[in-house]
This record gives sequence, C-alpha cells and structure tokens, in this order.
Amino acid sequence: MSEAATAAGPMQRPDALRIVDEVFADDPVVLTLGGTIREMLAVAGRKPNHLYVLDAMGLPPVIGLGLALGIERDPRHEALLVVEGDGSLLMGFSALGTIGALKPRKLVLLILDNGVYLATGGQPTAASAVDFAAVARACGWAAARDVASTPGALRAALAAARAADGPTLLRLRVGTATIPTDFFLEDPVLLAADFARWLRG
Ligand SMILES: Cc1ncc(C[n+]2csc(CCOP(=O)(O)OP(=O)(O)O)c2C)c(N)n1
Ligand SMILES: [Mg+2]
Repeated sequence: MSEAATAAGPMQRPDALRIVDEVFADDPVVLTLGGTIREMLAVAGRKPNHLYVLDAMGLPPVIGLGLALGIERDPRHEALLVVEGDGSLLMGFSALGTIGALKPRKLVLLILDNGVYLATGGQPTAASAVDFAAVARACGWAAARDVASTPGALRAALAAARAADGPTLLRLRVGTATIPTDFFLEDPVLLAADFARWLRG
C-alpha cells in the first residue's frame, strides 16, 4: 500500500505486521492473541522467532518483560518486540508499572490500537480515553510515543526503537479491516517450547 493511499485513514493491521516482520525479521517477537497471530501467520508464515501467545489476554507485555530480562546480557539478541492489542494491554495494565520499575533495556512494546475488542465482535475498549505513551513515561519507561499511522513512520519508529536502549512503548492506531486467515489451534505449551529452543540457539 502506498503512503498516499493511507492518507485517508490509519494503516490496517496486516500492513503493520508486514513491517514488524521486516524490521524484527530475526529477533524474538511476542505476538498477542486473536487476529494478530492469525494475520501474522498469513503475511509472514510460521517463524521460529515468533512466540504465539494464544488466549492469554493481558499477558504479552509481562511475558516480554521476563524474556527481555533473560536476554539482557545475550549478545545474540539485540532487542525483543512485543506486539500487543489495546484491549489486552488494558487488561494487563499493571505491566506498565512493573516494566517501568525493572527497565528491561531490550524491550520494545508496539500497541496495535484498533480501539475495539475485534476478536469478540468489535466492542469498544477504553483506549480512546487513555494516553498510553504518557502513562508509560510516568511509569519510568525510557521512551514512549504515538507513531503516525503510515508505513514509513512505523518502519522508522521500529528501527529506532530496536537500536535504542528501552524499554520503549510505541502506539500505532490501526483500522479494523481483516484478511482471510486460517485457524491456529496448536498447543500453547508446545509453541512455548519451540520458541524457547530457538531463543537458546
Ligand atoms: C481473560 C480473557 N478474557 C477474554 C478473552 C477473549 N478474547 C480473546 S481476544 C479478545 C479481544 C482482545 O482485544 P485487543 O487486545 O484489542 O485485540 P483485538 O481483538 O482488537 O485484535 C478477547 C476479549 C480471553 N482470551 N481471555
Ligand atoms: Mg483491539
């Protein structure tokens, strides 16, 4: 999709996920539940560096926190990205304080904010009332900001966050258009074991 084509509205999530896979192609990536996982599988295929967090709403940021602390002194991994939804972030909101206190410098949190619980029918979340970047800054994160919803701005923001010391929060507004996807019903225990094996190298 061209930059001009997106001027009429926010990026759609599948386009954002393509850019995530481009910038964090070989880095550990934790993916939030629901459509985000299925759309990433559709645009990037199955990847060993992707941890698929099936159904554990509210937990991707704290899973990422633990992993980022675990790789803090591992030179093979420069950064770790968590891709989170607005509804799931709001459910696990206490993670922002814990991450601000522990300051995992390799952690980047990208919020794909579509304003709704899309997976369960599109009910509005409280995201429109909450300045996530301001909350993260108040909690002591190294950096936190809203990213303009264009491919170029997202690519630049992810690349800069990947190279900088975090924790870094990026909020991207996305639309609610979806693409056809397959079901993904694998055992979360086995998915975690596969990812852990890849992370250890
Ligand atoms: C504790 C818990 N409650 C409810 C659900 C059902 N559920 C799965 S995805 C989802 C919506 C998540 O919202 P958001 O993070 O904004 O992602 P989106 O659906 O917009 O992609 C819900 C309610 C769940 N998995 N776990
Ligand atoms: Mg949402």
